Amino acid sequence: MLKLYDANISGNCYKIKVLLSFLNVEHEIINVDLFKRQQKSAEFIALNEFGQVPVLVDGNETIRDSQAILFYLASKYDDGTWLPKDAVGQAKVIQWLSISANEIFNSFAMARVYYLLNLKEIDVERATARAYALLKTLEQHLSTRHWLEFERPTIADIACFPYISMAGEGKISLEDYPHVMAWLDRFKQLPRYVDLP
Ligand SMILES: N[C@@H](CCC(=O)N[C@@H](CS)C(=O)NCC(=O)O)C(=O)O
Repeated sequence: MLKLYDANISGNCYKIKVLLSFLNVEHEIINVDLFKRQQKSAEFIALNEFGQVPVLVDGNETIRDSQAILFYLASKYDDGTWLPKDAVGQAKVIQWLSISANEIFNSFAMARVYYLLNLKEIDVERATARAYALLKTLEQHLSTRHWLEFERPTIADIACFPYISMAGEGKISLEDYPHVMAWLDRFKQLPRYVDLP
């Protein structure tokens, strides 16, 4: 059975739990206590040398990084619904996975972690400014479509959904971005959607 090394607080882990639910793939969740720094234990470093969750173990394969895991699961356990099979289609989805790993992580996720964990080393003003700049672009993008690509939900939407939907925890308001809010609501209506932990 698939094993997901997970932390409840993590939006990156949440991406994987959402896709596993959409795909209805049986899996075991192994909780990694980030506050006890279990992610830096020798046992965990053997799974991921970067000492971070999520990590997925599928038989003899160990995959780290939420974007890579989304790609892996959709490639292996899906029929092309969540990730197109052609090169152009895949590239168009992966460009959003990159936005999730960089622009979204360094804005929404950083602001969230600043307020939740009181991490003073984070430049929250910069993270907040980046989040609003991104919202402006996303609002424009979503004003003419329902989903990030292809007029259907893909792992692009799964990758970008978690930290934007938790914007409030980083004191970022979505009030002036109705198309972004409508996209979040649409995502929550998908069959087998699981809520944030
Ligand atoms: N690029 C990685 C980032 C993973 C990451 O930042 N994980 C965080 C939780 S969201 C973590 O494990 N933090 C604990 C640490 O770095 O010690 C991904 O997308 O999975």
